[in-house]
Amino acid sequence: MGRTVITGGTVVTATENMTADVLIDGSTVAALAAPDAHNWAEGADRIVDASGLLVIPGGIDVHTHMELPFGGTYSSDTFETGSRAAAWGGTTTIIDFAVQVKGQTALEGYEAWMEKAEGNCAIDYGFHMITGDINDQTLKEMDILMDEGVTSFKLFMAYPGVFYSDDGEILRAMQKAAEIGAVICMHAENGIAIDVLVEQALARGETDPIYHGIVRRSILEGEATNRAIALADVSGAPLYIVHMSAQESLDAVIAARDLGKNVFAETCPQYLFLDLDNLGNGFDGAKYVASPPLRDRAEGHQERLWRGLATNDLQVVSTDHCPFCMGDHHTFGTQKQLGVGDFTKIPNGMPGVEPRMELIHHGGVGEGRISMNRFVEITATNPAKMFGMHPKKGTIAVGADADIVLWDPTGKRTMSVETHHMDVDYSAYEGLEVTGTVETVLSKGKVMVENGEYHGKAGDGAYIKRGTSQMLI
Ligand code: DUC
Ligand code: ZN
Ligand code: ZN
Repeated sequence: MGRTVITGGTVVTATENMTADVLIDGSTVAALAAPDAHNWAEGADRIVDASGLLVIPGGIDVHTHMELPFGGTYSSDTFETGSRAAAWGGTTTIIDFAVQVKGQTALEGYEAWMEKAEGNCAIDYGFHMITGDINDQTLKEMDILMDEGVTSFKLFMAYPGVFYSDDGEILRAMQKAAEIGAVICMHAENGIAIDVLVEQALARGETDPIYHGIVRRSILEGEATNRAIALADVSGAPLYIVHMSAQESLDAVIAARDLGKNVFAETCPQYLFLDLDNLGNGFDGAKYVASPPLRDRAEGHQERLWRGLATNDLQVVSTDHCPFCMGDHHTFGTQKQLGVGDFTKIPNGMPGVEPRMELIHHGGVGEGRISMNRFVEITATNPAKMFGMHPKKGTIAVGADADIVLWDPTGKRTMSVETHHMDVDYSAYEGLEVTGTVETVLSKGKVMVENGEYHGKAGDGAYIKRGTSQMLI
């Protein structure tokens, strides 16, 4: 790869804005300097012109599900197609969720996901572990997984009979996490109560996708978040609430953080842009079925989440990328349509890994809600720190991986299934015009996207052995 110089741009990190050129040697950043202070162009193998552009760290999406088995099918992006789409969207690292299902060991789940990803990813990747069967062996294997760089474990208070863990299991897993220095990621929805409401809705003949949003009440997300915080407190484990959608949940996190607890949270673009109305319109609403569900805009969740991002009550924006096609998928067959006539059979999830950066810039920086530095912080720097990858990832600094995006703050793009690269047959944001676009993407010094062309390939990405969280108090 040799030496690359990015010249003429403004480098923006979570804390700095610098008129500086960036010298890349191989896969890492070798130096930053004022444009007149060097003659790097001499002897450079490649010069990347960033005139008029911002030079920012590559995005890090810490919540994706590539090829996730769910509800009788698989999420439609493989590691190959999903990581390529991520790169197109300015994301240069993902953390996906390896899955242990009931009756399987955690290590079997981890090895299966390592095999799925090996040689297929265009960008670097790590894994959290979904521990779906908490028992003595799983707890022992958490030690081994830590050594493998899986330093965070996801538990579910939702999906009884599938991924669900009861409070006793959660407490045991949290005690183990506290002992070994791991983070617990929590899907906080009261699945037992939701299942009662689901059964009652179906008995009334309420089968359309809109009822998915109605029965999964926001207060049940708030209740579960409060319970998770209490259990984390008892155990001493750091807690990270995933895909927060509800102000009741945000209130719980704010209260815990005000008391100095190691409680953190992410939200996702769908909760910041879409709402319960998207779940209406007959079966078309199936496009938007994900859990937690989209919320009623009139209740104010969306503005509270945006404000939480501005005030650091929320630290990260991820995507929960988990796409399923409305029509048949070329390999996995029927997907969303499995739920025609019964919303509970609609595979849960939405596509998002590609548009995340542009959406958050548009709604955040463009609407004056957050600064460009905060945008970098919540899409790259905090994700890296939260999950033990900083400063190799998440910033532009000497020695860091040269994961870099050239960003046009005034560029325009219209979101569409016609132009996106995710392997899914709809866009959740079809027709939305955003300001602020990804122009050029480098991953570990390699130019992946430039002038609308893709130069990456499966296998360019490598597994990241993560360290422990760097966000803890
Ligand atoms: N939520 C989803 O919408 N899909 C996959 C898993 C999850 O928690
Ligand atoms: Zn979840
Ligand atoms: Zn998820």
